[in-house]
Amino acid sequence: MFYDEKIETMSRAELNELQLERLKKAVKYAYENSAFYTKMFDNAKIKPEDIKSLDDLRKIPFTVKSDLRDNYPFGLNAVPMDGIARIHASSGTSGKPTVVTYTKNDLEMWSECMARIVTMAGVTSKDVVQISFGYGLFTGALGLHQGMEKVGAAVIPASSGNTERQVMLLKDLGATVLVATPSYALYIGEMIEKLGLDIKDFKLRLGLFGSEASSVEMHKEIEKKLNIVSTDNYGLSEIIGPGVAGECSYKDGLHVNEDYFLIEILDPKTFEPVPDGEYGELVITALCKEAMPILRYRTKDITRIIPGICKCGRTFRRLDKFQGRTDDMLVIRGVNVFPSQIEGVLMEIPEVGGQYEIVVTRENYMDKLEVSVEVADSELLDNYGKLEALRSKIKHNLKTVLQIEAVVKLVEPLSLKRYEGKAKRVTDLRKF
Ligand code: DLL
Repeated sequence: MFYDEKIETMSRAELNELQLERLKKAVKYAYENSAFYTKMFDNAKIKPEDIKSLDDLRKIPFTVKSDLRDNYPFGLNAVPMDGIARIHASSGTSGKPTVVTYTKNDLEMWSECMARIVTMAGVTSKDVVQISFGYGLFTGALGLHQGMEKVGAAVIPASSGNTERQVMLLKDLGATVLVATPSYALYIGEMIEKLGLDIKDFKLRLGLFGSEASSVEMHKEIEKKLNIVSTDNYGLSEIIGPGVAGECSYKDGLHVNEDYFLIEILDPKTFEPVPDGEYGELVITALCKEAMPILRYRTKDITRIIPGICKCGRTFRRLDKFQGRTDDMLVIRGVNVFPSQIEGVLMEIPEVGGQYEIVVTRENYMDKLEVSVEVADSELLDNYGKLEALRSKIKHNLKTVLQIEAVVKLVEPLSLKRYEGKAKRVTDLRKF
């Protein structure tokens, strides 16, 4: 099922032509209307006319998150406030939020991107969709909301939190689709079990989950708990919000809305492009934004392009599941460790529950990696032999994947902290 078959299946040649036409316009527009980009281009001694091919994109310097922070709140804007229709923000780990703006046309383009994403995941006008993202400055809830409305689905704007009530709404209002972060979806699944309800009495059939990294194994766990098909979708506030990429029903990568977003995958050290199939940092140029143009934005997200064409018929290229962000990669005893690798190991083991925490400390100049994970069934905690066997299995599998030793702690089901939005699973207590 397509939302716009003509666009989503266009040939590479046609698409490249459209992208180049839009890129030239976007660069000229940013240079002429955004004080930030005028200065950037002048400093780099480039003119919009220098961009004659898609490869010329590489002449443009990167935009990074600190550019938004340094020009807080509206320094990248290209239209005066009377043309702005919406303002969102994403909370950073410290200090001021990152503020992003939209014109009416931007909101329309965003809704269209979202409508494509929800349609490719399998949503139709017959669906009843519960949105369990926090409504507010976060782009997730309103973004998905707009897309769902555009395809004619019935939307329940439940927002996040009060998980028992979420479960009641899901059941009583007969939601067929759930939208949340993957970690919150899992928590909702646990709550259904805790309340002694049977998932078979729910009408849920599909989940659209995003806003944080999630492994294939985690999606399998969600599918089991909620008895649904669990899909992944990706985006970021600086570019538009959700709506940049999403999985179709083949679930073999996330199709990028390439007519609106030009993607590059670069080696994060050399900034040279890597060949298709190899991992690197995703850099995105928005081709049609008005309020806040953004060129060559370094997302810090690590992924790769999946070579080849998808069985669904879409020609838009696919990003593989995200490995994490360059800034959440841990270096432990000199070895690079992504939390997603740890998640992958844990979720493959059936006796382990869906929640875990990673703590890194330093003792006597030695880094220590500690992984706490819930067991799936509390009875296991009463059987020392089985518990030890499970602990050594996890230790062994972690060592095989990470090449370093970890201290593994097995804890009671439902004892670790739950998150209603993006989960925070890593605490690094080392002082550098
Ligand atoms: O999280 C937008 C969004 C909302 C996407 C709802 C999907 C669904 P921010 O709060 O600005 O925007 O956070 C963006 O979240 O750079 C990634 O690191 C991470 N992220 C988002 N989606 C995924 C995903 C929204 N599917 C940052 N897989 C991004 C992995 C994701 N990471």
